[in-house]
Formats: sequence, C-alpha cells, structure tokens
Amino acid sequence: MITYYNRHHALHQGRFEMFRGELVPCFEVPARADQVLLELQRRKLGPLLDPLTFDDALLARVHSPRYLDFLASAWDQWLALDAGNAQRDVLPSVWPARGLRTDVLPDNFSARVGLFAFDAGTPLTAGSWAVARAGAHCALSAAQAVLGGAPAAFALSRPPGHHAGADYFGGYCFLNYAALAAQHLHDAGLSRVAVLDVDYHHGNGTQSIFYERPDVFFASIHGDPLTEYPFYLGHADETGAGAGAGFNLNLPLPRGSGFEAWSAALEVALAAISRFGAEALVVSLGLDTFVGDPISGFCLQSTDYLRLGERLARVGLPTVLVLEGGYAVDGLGVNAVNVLQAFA
Ligand code: OKP
Ligand code: ZN
Repeated sequence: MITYYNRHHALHQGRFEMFRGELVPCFEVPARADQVLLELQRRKLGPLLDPLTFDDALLARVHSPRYLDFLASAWDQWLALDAGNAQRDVLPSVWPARGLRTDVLPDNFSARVGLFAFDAGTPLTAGSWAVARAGAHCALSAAQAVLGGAPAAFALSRPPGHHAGADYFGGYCFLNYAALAAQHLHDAGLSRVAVLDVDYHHGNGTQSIFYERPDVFFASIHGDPLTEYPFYLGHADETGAGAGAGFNLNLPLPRGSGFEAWSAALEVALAAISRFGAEALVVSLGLDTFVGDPISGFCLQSTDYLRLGERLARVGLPTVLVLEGGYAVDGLGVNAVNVLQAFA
C-alpha cells in the first residue's frame, strides 16, 4: 500500500475546543498521525512517500474561492488585530443563522470566522492552512497514484476533512480531502466515483458537496444524527436532490452499535455502490468506530478492522483511502493499519 504522508501535520495543533460551556484540550492531536506512521513503519507496509505538489486551482474544484481566500489569509488577519493573538487560536463566537445574510462578506474578522465556520470546536491556528493544504496534496497524490494504475493508495494526514463543506470549516476539518480526491478522479475521466464514509460521524461536508450530482455517489455509515455530531445532517431520508436524486445513501445506526449491525450496513452501502457502477472508490477512513474512542459510540474491536480491509479489497475497485477521525490515540495506529494491511 502506497502511503502519502503529510510530514508537516503537527504545525496544526489546536489548543482548546468548546465543550459543554468550557474550553477543553483538543481531542484531535498530532499524536494521532504519529501513531499511524509508527505502525506503518513497524509492519513495513511501505512505500511511504511525500505528496506531489498540485496547483491550488484544484482546491477550487471543491471549495469556493471566497472560502479559500479566507483560509489562506485568516491567520495574518488574526495577528493584525492584536500581536498577542500569536498565542491564541481562532474560534468563532457568532454565526449567521437562518434569515441572516451570508452573501455580504463582513470586514470584521470575528464575523468572517463565524460566516465560514459551523462549530466552536475547530480552532484555526498558525499552521492550519499550510497543513490542510498539504493534506489535500496527500489525497490528490493518492488519487493520482490510483490513476497511474496503483490498486490503492492511502493519504495519511490530519486534521480530518469530511466535515468541511465547499465554503465552511468545522468538526476539526478545513479542506475536504475525500471530496478533492473524488473530484480529481472524476476530472481525469472516471465518470462514476463512489465515496464511502466509515467514520463514526456523518460526512456532512462530502454529502453536501456532491448532493446534487449523479456522477459521485456518497454512502455513509455513522452514529444517528438525532443524538450524534454533526446533528444537522446524515438522516436516512437524505437521498440526493435534483440531478443527484438517488445518489446519496445514509445508514445511521444507534449509539452502541457493534460490528454485526455495522457490517450489515457496510454490505448495504457496498451493494449500492456496485449498482451505481463505480469506477473508483474513495474511502473516508475514520477509526472512531472503535470501542475505545473517547468521543464516539460504536463498539468495533481492533480485529474488526481487518475484516473491513479485506471486504474493501474484495470490492475490486481502484481505491483511495483517506484518514479521517479516530481519537483513541493508543489504538489508532493498529486499527488504521489493520485496514490497510488487510486490504493489501
Ligand atoms: C470529527 B471526525 C466532542 C464533541 C464533538 C466534534 C467531533 C468532530 C469529529 N467533545 N466534536 O468526524 O472524526
Ligand atoms: Zn469522526
């Protein structure tokens, strides 16, 4: 399994996220990617490559120019407010709810942050833009490898990407790596691409990006948004709209679900992807379905990830795997590499 590794990931290191009225230390930490890297090296599951570089115009295939401009300039604007801000992360505190305008870009920096954010759990730091951009390059590189004939490739970066929409960040995510990889495969001539999201949390960003498109099928298995983050998307009745009607599949499961229910949902998702006639598969590989995850509610065991890897390989499609969540840092390396090794 080829891995593209974002060696700069630790330049994004959030201090605190808002949780139950308090700022608590971030769950999404550099040690996550470090653990996956260590386990890849321990099992000699190479090669381990630096990402290729890509034109930033490719980011605009998925994200709006206005949002990309914001991300690229946010830290400098934050510093310009107060030199002391160098020691503080950016978090939003005001949002445009229904009926408030998002078409006019405010001059005020806090107002801009809120316009482009959907939660207060995603600190934007000095390194966020550079790291997210390099993470996008990892995902694009993995897509490129698969286009060049590799059966599969893995993008190892953090923070994750699947909650990021065309023009918003949140859920620890800034750029949607899975969407960028899928779009890149499509742009290279694959007319039908499937994205399978197995993270515990619904991939609201990816769903939204492709919701009205018939050429990218999105399927997701996740905690029921009635009780689980991101709450406002991911229900079973979201099946796509317009030309995309019928090309979105959500399989929410109750908190507490184990591998039996989970793997039954996986079969439903894979059957739909096969009926769709996908020519390539992008997997949003979240490992926060693990029983030991501190912020999630499924009960998968480490050995279940071997079954997942084998099953994904049996689909027989060129496959890009992108690391998403997984916050039980000690188990993350073993769980992620179990999927990759079993796939390979
Ligand atoms: C990102 B990914 C935890 C509350 C939940 C957001 C979770 C984002 C998960 N205190 N905060 O899908 O793994
Ligand atoms: Zn997650």
